[in-house]
Amino acid sequence: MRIEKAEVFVTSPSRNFVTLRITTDDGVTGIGDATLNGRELAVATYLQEHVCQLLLDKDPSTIEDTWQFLYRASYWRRGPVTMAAIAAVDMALWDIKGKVAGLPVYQLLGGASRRACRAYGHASGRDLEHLFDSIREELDLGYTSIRVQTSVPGIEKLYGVAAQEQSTGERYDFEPANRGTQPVEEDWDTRAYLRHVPTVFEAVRNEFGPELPLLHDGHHRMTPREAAQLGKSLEPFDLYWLEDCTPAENQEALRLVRQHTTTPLAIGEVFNSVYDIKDLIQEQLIDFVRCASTHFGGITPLRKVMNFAEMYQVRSGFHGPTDVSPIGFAAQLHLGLSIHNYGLQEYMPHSRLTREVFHEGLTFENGYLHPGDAPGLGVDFDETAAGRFPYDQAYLPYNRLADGTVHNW
Ligand code: GCO
Ligand code: MG
Repeated sequence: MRIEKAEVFVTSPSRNFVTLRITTDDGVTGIGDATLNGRELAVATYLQEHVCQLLLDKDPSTIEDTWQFLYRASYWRRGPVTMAAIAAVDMALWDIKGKVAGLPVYQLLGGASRRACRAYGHASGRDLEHLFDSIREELDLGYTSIRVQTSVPGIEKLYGVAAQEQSTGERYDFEPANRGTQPVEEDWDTRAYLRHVPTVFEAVRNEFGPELPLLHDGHHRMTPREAAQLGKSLEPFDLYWLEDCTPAENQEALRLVRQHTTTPLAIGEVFNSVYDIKDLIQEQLIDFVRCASTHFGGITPLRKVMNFAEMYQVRSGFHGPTDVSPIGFAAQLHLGLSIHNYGLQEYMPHSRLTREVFHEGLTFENGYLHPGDAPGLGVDFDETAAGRFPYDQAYLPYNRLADGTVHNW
């Protein structure tokens, strides 16, 4: 069997997605996700101009070899653009292998290690009343673990909250990436945040009891000392994890945070290589791997990291916002189902329009996800529907402090 065609599609059904489709000379197709939120065309061009032609006439069954070839032969290793492109190829080849074998990808990865994958939902609110309502809505949808984000008095526009309040009505369409040619400016004040967040978690615990697993995303905004302070102040409320408490690229920062708090730590959504996370696992500075198959080079390297993490009792918590397409999401769901050290999966259902383009095979029941048993990844890409939604430029927001200094978003 040989690869006959490799095509790239950019489509924008509520948000932008980059999809790679590989077709074999036997007519089998495999699809992969290459979406890099806010920088989509860089990956699409990388694939179109530099990768697609390299795939032609290759044996689609050689997943590991193709991965190593694309990684090493580019010489300029790593980086989100390169790794998202390699991820798309990797996923498409796993999809083809599954279709050829007549098996879902999780079977090729060793079979299911659990009945289904527990997911967490997202709650937020501008005050406690709205936040409690939002948590109740998530519980009604079946979620059994909840990420809690909250407004902070004095901060006008804030990650995970402001946009949701402006939501067009469709759940989770709020995930940031604003249409237009300039990023939206938001504001930030760490001291106000550090004062307010523990009071919110105390109120949530009082209202919802001790059992409900609660999570929080710090979105890279704190210094190590500030993150340690937050971790300590949240200890009485028994978080399931505190995510991205410091900028992820400064891995040493986690050492200081870890010395001061037992609040579990999750990191990795912006990582794109095994080398970004290896020391954090080996030194046991984190508890959960937040990497996403799409930005991490695909199923192949993410599986290696999770096998390595298993030896250190570090578990998965793969990044699953709506900017990971249904293909990337399915890829990591198959992996999550198969590994022993599964933790929790972030899940925001994709919009109705997105699902017109990507026909998903997954199910979500009583808070648990399953990728389905269709051969391959279990997602169909509808090219005609994709053609109805042309690329529409969008940017992620960014932050400024009160004095105008740019801050991590
Ligand atoms: C999360 C993430 C997202 C990111 C988004 C950026 O934990 O889900 O932090 O909300 O901000 O994926 O594109
Ligand atoms: Mg996050």
